[in-house]
Amino acid sequence: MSRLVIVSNRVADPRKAASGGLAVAVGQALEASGGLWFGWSGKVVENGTPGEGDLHLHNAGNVQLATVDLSREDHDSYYLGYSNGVLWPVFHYRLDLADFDAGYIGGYRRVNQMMAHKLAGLLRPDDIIWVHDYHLIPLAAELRAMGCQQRMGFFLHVPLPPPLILAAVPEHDWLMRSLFAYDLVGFQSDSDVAHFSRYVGTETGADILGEHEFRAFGKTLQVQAFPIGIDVDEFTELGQAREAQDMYTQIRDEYSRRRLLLGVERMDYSKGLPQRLKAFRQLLQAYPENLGSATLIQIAAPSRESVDAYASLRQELESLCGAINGNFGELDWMPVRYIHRNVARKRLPGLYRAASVALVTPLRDGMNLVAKEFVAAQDPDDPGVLVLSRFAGAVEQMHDALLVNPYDTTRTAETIQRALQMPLEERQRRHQTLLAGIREQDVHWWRQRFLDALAAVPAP
Ligand code: ADQ
Repeated sequence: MSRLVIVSNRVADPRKAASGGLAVAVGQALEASGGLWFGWSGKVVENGTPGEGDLHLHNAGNVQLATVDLSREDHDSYYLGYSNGVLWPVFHYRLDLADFDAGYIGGYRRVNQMMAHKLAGLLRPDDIIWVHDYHLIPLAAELRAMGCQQRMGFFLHVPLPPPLILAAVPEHDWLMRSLFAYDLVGFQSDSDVAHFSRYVGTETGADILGEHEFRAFGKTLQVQAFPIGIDVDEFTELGQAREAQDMYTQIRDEYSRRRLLLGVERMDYSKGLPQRLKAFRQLLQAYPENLGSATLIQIAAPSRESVDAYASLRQELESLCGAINGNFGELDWMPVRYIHRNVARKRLPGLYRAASVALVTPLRDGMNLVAKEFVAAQDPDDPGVLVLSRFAGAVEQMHDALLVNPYDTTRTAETIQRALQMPLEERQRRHQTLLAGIREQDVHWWRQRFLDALAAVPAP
């Protein structure tokens, strides 16, 4: 059996249950085959030399963790600059927030080259390599340039924008050409695959050999949608543990006379937080029966705080929350409870379960796992309602959510009102279908489908 090698910007110990996300997703696959997980250590060396970094090797059970430090200059140009200042905003359709500083690309290439160099020394000839996300698009091209011939797949966790938006990135042709060094490229949704297909058709003159097969630059590439899921069983178990139960009881008792709405995310401009607060304000204005009752708990975990756009988003949110509470609040009721912090993963299912409505309203999102976690945490006999943005990748699977356009404040408020008033029978029916969907297409299904597709790519 070939060894699995996972490469991602950050690396986590797969044995730590608190990790969530990618750690849960790939941890089991790594443990099954005794794999290697490679990425940045998270350490920044203040006076380090660009393009150089110490390699650290640890064993976590039968998984080997290999991490590299970054110099301050590499961190600022590769991570803050190009990955989070250019690719993240553009891939989320926010050209207005992109910082096209010509100096960043050098760091991005240099770090990918260095990572490839360090990784190449650890590889075995029959390894299967799975690279994750926008930080590492050119990694396979760098490995190939060093003579590595292993099977390589890439999965993009964020959306791929339409060709004309992508074309705003000065290095877009180089980035897309780099993808052809992989054997398989996976996206979150069919709309991302359609954007890829249109891009390569118009910009590279690739031959479209089939729905999932493209040929350009002397290379054939398989491309497919692999919508990521959650580990439903793990999340359900988490919900039965004491921390989640305590959280549930505490919130339910505290809000026994209220209707609870919930938003949970990293503080990020892609998540549509100001638009959501405006829709909530509209709900209070247009449907006054909610006054004194509807309460929005908005958890926004700190994220990338040294990037400018994030600091101004935080200010905007704080001022919106303050204005809503000031205008509508009473001595015994505050409409918004805004918390700029992480909630411990163990407590999250309890919080989700106590909410009547989840507001998952990003302006653009590759998938959005909060939508799936909310569904998994509900009491099937008395489930809450999911209000979901039509711009989240999750929408292609979660048809039984109430869909909204987060830019349309009036209709979003109308939909939230509908969610608050939905009869029990309809809530149960929608929840049952949503739960069956996320259970069938869970994170194990996602991983297995990707790895099977990678193994099935014909040898060159
Ligand atoms: P994210 O943008 O981080 O992920 P998401 O998919 O919602 O978004 O995943 C967030 C995870 O972090 C969830 O497991 C959630 O429970 C947790 N989380 C978020 N806010 C939290 C908070 N305040 N406290 C505690 N936990 C919190 C990127 C892409 C998504 C894609 C995922 C996976 O942007 O579109 O779905 O990767 O591919």
